[in-house]
Amino acid sequence: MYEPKPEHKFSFGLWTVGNVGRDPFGEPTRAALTPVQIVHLLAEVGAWGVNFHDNDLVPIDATPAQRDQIVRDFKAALAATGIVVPMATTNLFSDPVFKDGAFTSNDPAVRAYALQKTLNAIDLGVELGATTYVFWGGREGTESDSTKNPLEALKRYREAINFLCAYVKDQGYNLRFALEPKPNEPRGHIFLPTVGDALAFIATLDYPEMVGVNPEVAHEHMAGLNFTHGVAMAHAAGKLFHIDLNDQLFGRYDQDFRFGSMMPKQAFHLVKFLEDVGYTGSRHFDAHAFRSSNYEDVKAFARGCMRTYLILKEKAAQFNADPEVQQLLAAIHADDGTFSYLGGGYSREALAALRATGFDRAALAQRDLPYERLDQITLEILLGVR
Ligand code: GCO
Ligand code: MN
Ligand code: MN
Repeated sequence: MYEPKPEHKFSFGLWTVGNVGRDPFGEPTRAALTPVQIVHLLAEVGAWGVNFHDNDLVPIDATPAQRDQIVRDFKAALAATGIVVPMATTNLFSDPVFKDGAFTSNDPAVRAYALQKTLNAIDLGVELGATTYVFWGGREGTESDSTKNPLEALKRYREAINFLCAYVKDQGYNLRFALEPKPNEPRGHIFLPTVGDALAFIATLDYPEMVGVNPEVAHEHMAGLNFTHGVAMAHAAGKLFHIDLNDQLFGRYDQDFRFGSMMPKQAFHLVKFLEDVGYTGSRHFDAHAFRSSNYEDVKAFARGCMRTYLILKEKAAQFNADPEVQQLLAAIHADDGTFSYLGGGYSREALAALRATGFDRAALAQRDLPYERLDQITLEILLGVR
């Protein structure tokens, strides 16, 4: 009943189920899998897509011949399993060269290298079928604001994205960019910290129509923000090009837990939003299993992400169909049409009508808002007793 199907567009990164359990305090707890092994693992659990950073697939120091062999093997694994590549991205954070950022580094040679590395990674992604290209600027930031002028850094960031958009157009690639905001980690302060910042930045680009956002649950939760509200902002702006699903409590370090595992009520509202508006992009799980897991448990983790999404999708449909919910929502949104003229925007007539209206503040303040009842029903649907 909660079986993942291709139409659900569930994808995972090579780096997610391939995570070996390294953390700042400890060494890996799992042996590394090859990209081909990861594709087979994803097929086994029923995923639809696999995403990758350039160096998840091709090591940074691979020769051109090694690259070609890796790509051939990977394509064969995709063909054998039916797994597709919806998204690709660049690793602009692991190598020491990016210790002070990539596109926003203070060193022009590092900025140029980052641009060249991204051009090559875009070619690789497109060769494998990607139509979305993600930019997560994990090292684009500061620890001390004595070190970088934020205006200058954002100008460099803008110039890099503009250059890459122009490259994609020049090549005739069918590729859109999605900026992924994050407030901190690994940098003390990362540029473009929230969905709202990214949306504002996009409006300043040369080709804003090519660039959207890739919001991630954990990143907004780290900042204590309401993720669904950020996603709604992006959707309303026509910019929800991709989404990174995972979970974590507010105020923690970047934990990347299994989707829905920490704040299921928030996850419910997110899934309900995506399904209600008919979001058609990838449902990408940017999460990883506990460090204590072996690969059997990693499969349980991956299956759990998809299963929870589908359970919450069913709960959202149950919520929408619940007669008492419908009745409460109808009462809450009751509208006798008196003020529908305001929906037409400003006009002299609307202004005159509005000015001529007397309002009974005390009566308006008495309006019934049975929100406790509605929220309790939501909870009971989620808890499975309704
Ligand atoms: C993180 C980010 C990354 C990006 C990835 C793809 O917190 O490390 O979420 O996992 O999503 O680099 O751009
Ligand atoms: Mn993340
Ligand atoms: Mn992410």
